Amino acid sequence: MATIKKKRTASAAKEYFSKIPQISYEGPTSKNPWAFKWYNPEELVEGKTMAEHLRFSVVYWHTFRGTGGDQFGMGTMLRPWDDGTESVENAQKRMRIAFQFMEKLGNPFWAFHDRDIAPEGSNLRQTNKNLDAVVKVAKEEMKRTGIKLLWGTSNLFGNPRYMHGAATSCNADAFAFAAAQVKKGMEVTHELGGGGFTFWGGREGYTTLLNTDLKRELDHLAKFFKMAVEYKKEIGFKGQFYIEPKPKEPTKHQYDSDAAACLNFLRQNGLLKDFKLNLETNHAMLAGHTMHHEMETAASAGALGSLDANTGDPMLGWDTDQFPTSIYETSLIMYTLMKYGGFTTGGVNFDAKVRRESFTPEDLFFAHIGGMDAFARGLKIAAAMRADGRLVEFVKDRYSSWDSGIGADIEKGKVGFKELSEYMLKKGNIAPNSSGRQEFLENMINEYIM
Ligand code: XUL
Ligand code: CO
Repeated sequence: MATIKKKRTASAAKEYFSKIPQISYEGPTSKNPWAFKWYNPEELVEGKTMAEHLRFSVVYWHTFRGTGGDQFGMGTMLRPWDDGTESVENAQKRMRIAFQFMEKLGNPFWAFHDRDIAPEGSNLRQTNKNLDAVVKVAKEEMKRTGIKLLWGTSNLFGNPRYMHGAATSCNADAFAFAAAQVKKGMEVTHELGGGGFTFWGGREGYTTLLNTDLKRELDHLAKFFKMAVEYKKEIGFKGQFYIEPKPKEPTKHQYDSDAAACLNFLRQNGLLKDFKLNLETNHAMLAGHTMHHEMETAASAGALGSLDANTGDPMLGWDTDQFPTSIYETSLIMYTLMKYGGFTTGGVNFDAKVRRESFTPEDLFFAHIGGMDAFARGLKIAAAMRADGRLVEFVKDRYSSWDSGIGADIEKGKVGFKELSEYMLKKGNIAPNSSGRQEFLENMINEYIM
């Protein structure tokens, strides 16, 4: 059950959101900015609660570590609980406040990178110790609130040691450090009962091919993943491994460039059974795809795992990670997700950040409320599309020439070029094509989106 219902004990830290009400469902006519208009966690859709369908998750990196800084200006965010230092004590306090925030919002899951939650020390041993100290607090807070870990991940891109990549670095020591880091990251994710572990190849790619041995780097990447799979078994971690595709940024080209590239890499290296994909809307856009396309590509290979929910700005060419607000987009995402049976271990993970001009803690609430409502509404629209069934019917009918006769013979492998040539020589020409009716179908989708 994904909803948090149990009565919780009080936070061990000062309450920072005491003036903010518990965010709850008030329905579409409500004008209250502190309420959900569509997300009603207990409401049943196709026999499952909205909370179970959507499995909302808050990310630690943007929501609690985002500064609002960009290439042209320093951070803007007001986070009154944060003393701005990189101390372990500050990190522990921040963790408690993060759980106060999530309790108010009512999301059932969260996600983090190792380095978001705890500062690095002067060496790996000290860094691991810092991580343990903050994980201890996270564990207490998860127990106190009932909020679960959707997935953990290791930041293998921020530290200068990873300037050439981590698993694909030209420096073997960088590979070794990354392995040690992922080992520890998996251990703490396991300790926190995480449902998965994500690999986003932040710098696993190149900025110029002139200095790059592409084949060697890809072989190393496969080796790294194989080691992770082995270690996962060794510690008995049952969570799902995910790869998160992204074509570029920070590198010019990332090896995990899109769903198809990831699937090819996994298949080539015998890793497809061990990984699913964590797809992100803004990454799909950067790859020149829709999220819908990425989801269909992953799902048709049985590798649709989890979703990083956000959106980009079509006027800007980079990963702006904005909160999702487009009902059209969320409807198609939910439609595709439901078509393939919904989440198992995955969820709708808000890998999204408030704009640097939206700098107060209240904005964190408005952003998430809007994203959750956009997805809840998308879920209802997708369910309406499915109940109506015209779209499924149309697609089924479009392929009906494959259900019998020559189509069925081709699918069953009963005929080859010789038989097909005989068939066509006898028939003379093909049966007439029917219209693809794109505009008709687009109009139909708009009927549901009201
Ligand atoms: C970067 C990105 C990451 C991953 C986790 O674009 O999406 O935050 O989700 O490393
Ligand atoms: Co992401």
